[in-house]
Amino acid sequence: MPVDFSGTWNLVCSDNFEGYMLALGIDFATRKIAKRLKPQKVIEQEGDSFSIQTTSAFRSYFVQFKIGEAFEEDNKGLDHRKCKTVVTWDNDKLVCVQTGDKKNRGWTHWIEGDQLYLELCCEEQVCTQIYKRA
Ligand code: YOG
Repeated sequence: MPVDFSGTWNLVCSDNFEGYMLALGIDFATRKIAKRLKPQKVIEQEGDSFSIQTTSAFRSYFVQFKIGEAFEEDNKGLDHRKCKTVVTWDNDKLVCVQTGDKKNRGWTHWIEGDQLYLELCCEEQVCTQIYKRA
């Protein structure tokens, strides 16, 4: 049985989100608001089809994809840069590569115990977040 990420997840801690936002070129005022947010993720996983809705009081972001199928991602409401994005499995980790203007951009999700982990990368910056089931 493959790992199932489906569910509603609330952010409980975040490390170096500031560094990640700086690497993306997010302005000071937006970073100040964004770093206080406690986003919620609703993940739906059906076979190799995923949707991830990230909701916060300030901005929200929705993405859907199939494993191994590249798509154009607009990052609307985030940094607005367009990427060619593909998500694949690395054992039980969900690995996203976002190819575009920023080097080494992407994210990885995995589950450890009852916690959902998210590692966000851009250039030299790595942000690690932990979510718990709502
Ligand atoms: O999730 O890529 O689960 O999409 C990263 C924000 C903050 C807006 C959030 C809104 C990067 C202002 C998406 C936060 C900073 C700052 C809640 C993380 C950009 C703008 C939306 C992400 C993946 C994996 C799925």
